[in-house]
Amino acid sequence: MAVHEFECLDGHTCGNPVRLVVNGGPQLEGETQAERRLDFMRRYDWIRTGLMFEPRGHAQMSGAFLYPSTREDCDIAVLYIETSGCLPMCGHGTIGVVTMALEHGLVTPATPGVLNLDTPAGKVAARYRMDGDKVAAVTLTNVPSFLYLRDVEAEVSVLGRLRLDIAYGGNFYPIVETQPGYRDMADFSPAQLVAMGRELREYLNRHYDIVHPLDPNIRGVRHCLWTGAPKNIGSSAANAVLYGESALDRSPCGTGTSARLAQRHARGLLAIGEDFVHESIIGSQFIGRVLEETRVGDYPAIVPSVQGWARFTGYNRILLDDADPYVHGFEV
Ligand code: PYC
Repeated sequence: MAVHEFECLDGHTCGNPVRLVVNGGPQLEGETQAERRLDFMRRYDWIRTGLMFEPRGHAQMSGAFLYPSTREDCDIAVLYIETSGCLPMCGHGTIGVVTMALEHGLVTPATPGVLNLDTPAGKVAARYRMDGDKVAAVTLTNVPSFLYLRDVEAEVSVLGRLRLDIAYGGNFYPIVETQPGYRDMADFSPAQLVAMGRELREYLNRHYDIVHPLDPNIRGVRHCLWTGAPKNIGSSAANAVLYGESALDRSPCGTGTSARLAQRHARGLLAIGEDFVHESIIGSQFIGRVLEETRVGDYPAIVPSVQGWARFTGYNRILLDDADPYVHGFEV
């Protein structure tokens, strides 16, 4: 029996939680951050469930650990955790990590103004703007993103047959847009979006083999992106992203936004350099942009940028006590 202690900085990015573990994280094996992710999933998933699930976390909880970089061109490595698992990349998480790490002096970028991050999905550059001793905004240059499958057929009991695209932006996202049977996410309660998202995710994982062309360990859909008309002035579109058993992202979802930028660019709906302001279910905004075109294996791809902000909310010392029947958390 042991008590494991984790020192955390808690915060949020545009409304979605970020729990940055600054002490107590495990030593990981692996030559790359992608290999470290696999090692964490094999040996330490109990830390993720203990810190993310109830009673220490909740459905939306999301977090990260910092490690020395495995790459020469990065300042620091990041490992992402959330209720759905250990992600290759997390956009809102990265904006929160960068903000809290800089404000607490945990990292010193080699080049002031940009923090280069070694993530399991690849290098992510985070440009930041300071306002006094606070980080006012962070702009990520995310991993190459691409439209993976277009016009995929799927079925959800309350909606009937759907046609959707699946795009990659650090995670794979089915993107559900207006069509017969589905008009707008505003027509559904959060609980309905969650239930439909789970069913759609299960359907897609049963019927399609969804695998990153360059990394077979990035596979399957664990999220689902419902779209709708925005409510706020300046927004281009709204979205609600499902993850885990019952989470709806309170931020506009950084990897989901990157996936949507790639999808829209591939369909000729978004030009290089044009802003796409993505609005979340609570009205917060990320500014997305296609920086340039590239390729990922055989797929035409883009390099996306996503801008948002985060706030530090407090210190949290969390105990995982083996004597507690709920030491590894639970989901309802
Ligand atoms: O911001 O990339 C993101 C994200 C993934 C899951 C929740 N948020």
